Amino acid sequence: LAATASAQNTKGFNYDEDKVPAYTLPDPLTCLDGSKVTTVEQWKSKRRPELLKLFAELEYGKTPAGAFPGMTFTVANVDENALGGKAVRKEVVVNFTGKAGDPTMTILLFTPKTKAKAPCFLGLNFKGNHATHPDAGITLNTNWMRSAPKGDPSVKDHRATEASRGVAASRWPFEMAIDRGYAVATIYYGDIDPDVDDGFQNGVHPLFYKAGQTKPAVDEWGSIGAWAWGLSRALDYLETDPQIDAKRVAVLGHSRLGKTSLWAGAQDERFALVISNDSGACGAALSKRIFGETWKRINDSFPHWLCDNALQFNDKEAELPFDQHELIALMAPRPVYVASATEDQWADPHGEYLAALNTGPVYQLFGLTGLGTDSEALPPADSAVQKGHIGYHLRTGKHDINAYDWEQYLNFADKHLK
Ligand code: GTR
Repeated sequence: LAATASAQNTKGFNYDEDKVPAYTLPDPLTCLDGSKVTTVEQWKSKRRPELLKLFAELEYGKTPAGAFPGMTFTVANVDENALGGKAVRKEVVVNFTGKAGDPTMTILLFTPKTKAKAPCFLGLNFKGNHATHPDAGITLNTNWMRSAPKGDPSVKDHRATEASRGVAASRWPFEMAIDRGYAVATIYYGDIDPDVDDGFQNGVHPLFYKAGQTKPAVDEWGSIGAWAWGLSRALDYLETDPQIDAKRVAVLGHSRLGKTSLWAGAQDERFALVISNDSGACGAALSKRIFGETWKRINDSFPHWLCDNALQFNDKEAELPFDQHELIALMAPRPVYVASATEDQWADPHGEYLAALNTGPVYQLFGLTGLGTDSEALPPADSAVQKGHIGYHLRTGKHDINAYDWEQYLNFADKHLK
């Protein structure tokens, strides 16, 4: 899968710390007009909206506001004794407009059998809900999918096969989360927008076209924007679910879906905790620090992820009026977590760490501790930094999300959501 091909270091890109050109990070607490932010009120009324607008208009594209009034939720396929009896499983079909034939997404939700409303992790998946767990009761996704590598039978002619059931289970340790009192909800990202550059003819984009419009304008959302919008619609549903405490929902994502969880959390302040797993370029990693994947490489390989305005910064990162630490800062004062992996140099672990570190001043403005360290050196592998409202860990291993990562997220959630 293309999703894992990125694990290797790609030739022609910089992987040498000594060859990172000098760069200057914009100060999150200095407004475009040069004025300094010294109060929470100035941050909220001036700087935060200004940054949000920059990220929307120059990187991810502007997102249409909110849900369609006609959106419907249909709960189906309930199993009161899922995961060996410890959880309730259900599938919720969300029809975004409420009109037959329009795109729908299916939320797979596992909730613990506790009396109290549960906090919940919400994240998109790459291969269909049925790939997240071998449970044969989960509906096989029939939407378009990226091809599997040669010899891998899990996708045929861009559709998932029965062979793909449970293939991504290591990324979704539902039992572990349930045992610790958390619900988990996941959705196949291609339900919202297929991950292919087709000029935005499918997925949710066309639902919003004005008369005569055939594709998003240069400052309107790409696929990351659409996926993030879908996460907010999932949260709309979770707000109605009697088993969920929607005030305690953590949004998480791996890689391109980690870029997405950050953008979702930045725009939708209902998310109580935001987690980026190995999100790399245009995610948690600094853009101006040229290491591993670059802004241009993202736009060349995945022209549909960002908005077209983003193209003007290809190989011109120094001209960006913001950097990704300021995206993370948009979560403040909510807790946020950034994770990297040692073998994932493509995603620039050090750049991800430095972004988390440079978010600190905004948390301090709120009287909170950010990472709780001033050190610019990467922390040692496999020792999570969870002293303040910004969490970080560098896991030994490749570009992936696994039980180790989840364990750290659950520990962090215990501190902030319980
Ligand atoms: C890669 C891409 C990365 C990352 C990754 C993934 O091909 O270069 O930015 O998003 O895909 O999603 O696994």
